Amino acid sequence: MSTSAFQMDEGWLVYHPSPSVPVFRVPPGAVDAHCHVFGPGDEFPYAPERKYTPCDASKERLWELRDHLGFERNVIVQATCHGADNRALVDAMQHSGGKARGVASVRRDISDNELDRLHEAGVRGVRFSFVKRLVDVLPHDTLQEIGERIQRLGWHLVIYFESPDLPELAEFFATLPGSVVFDHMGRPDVSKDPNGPEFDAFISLLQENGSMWAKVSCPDRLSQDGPPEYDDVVPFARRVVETFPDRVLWGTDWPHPNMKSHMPDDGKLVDYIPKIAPTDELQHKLLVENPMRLYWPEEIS
Ligand code: 0GY
Repeated sequence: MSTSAFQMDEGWLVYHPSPSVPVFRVPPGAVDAHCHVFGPGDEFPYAPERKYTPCDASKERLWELRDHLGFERNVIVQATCHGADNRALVDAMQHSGGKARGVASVRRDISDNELDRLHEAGVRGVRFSFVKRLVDVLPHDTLQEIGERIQRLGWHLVIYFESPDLPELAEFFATLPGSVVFDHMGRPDVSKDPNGPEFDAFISLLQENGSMWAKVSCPDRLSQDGPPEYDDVVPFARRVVETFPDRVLWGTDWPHPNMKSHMPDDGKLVDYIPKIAPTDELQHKLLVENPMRLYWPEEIS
């Protein structure tokens, strides 16, 4: 899996070579709304400031996975290993036949012309990470400023943070313009009570801010019980889906960067969906209506 230009980190877990066929059939038009492409490194070099060097994970493999799992579209999210160099993301979207849109990372000095170019390529959001192991500087000022600038394009912000940091960030998040999507439900500690004060704080944030959304993705990252059921994560994700059925997204997170405990079987991740979205209606909102509203609004009749 290494390339001539980059050697993936020692101990790096490569994505599952042959995921199972899911038992759960996703509805027609389903969107995998959180996944990544990495490199290939000799074509799209990893960023010098990266905190990890992943295995290559090409667009072709992503399309194979999409078809295998029964999805029709992807939202590709820029990961920190590519920094603010969105070339791999743009390339993937441009070779997707209109079936992929993206979330980019940008620096504060990006020009309006460059934002327009990214829009043309299919970008519909900008991602900022507050996860300290992934970034050198927390992005408050840039986030606020870019948040204002992207409103003219109808884009949204995507924010990755971890639950212990929510008390100090919540007030700031509430000042952000437009729609804001939080990755992986703000990474709750699932050994705690899903109805306890810590997760209540995340629920309240969304209750008080009607344009905030959550991705109910990544049980594999949050679970202490582990695969394939990830049952300890279910009450958290289900609470979010049932409380905010119109503001939730789901994605595989392929190729699962920085997973250390195990590499999930993507088919089993799909089989987890009906546990957190138990009705046809909730599944359709989570997998089709909601992502279409954020990423392909012009295709909604
Ligand atoms: C994820 C997870 C991670 C990494 C990144 O941008 C990134 O590098 O997203 C992580 O290490 O938790 O897929 O969101």
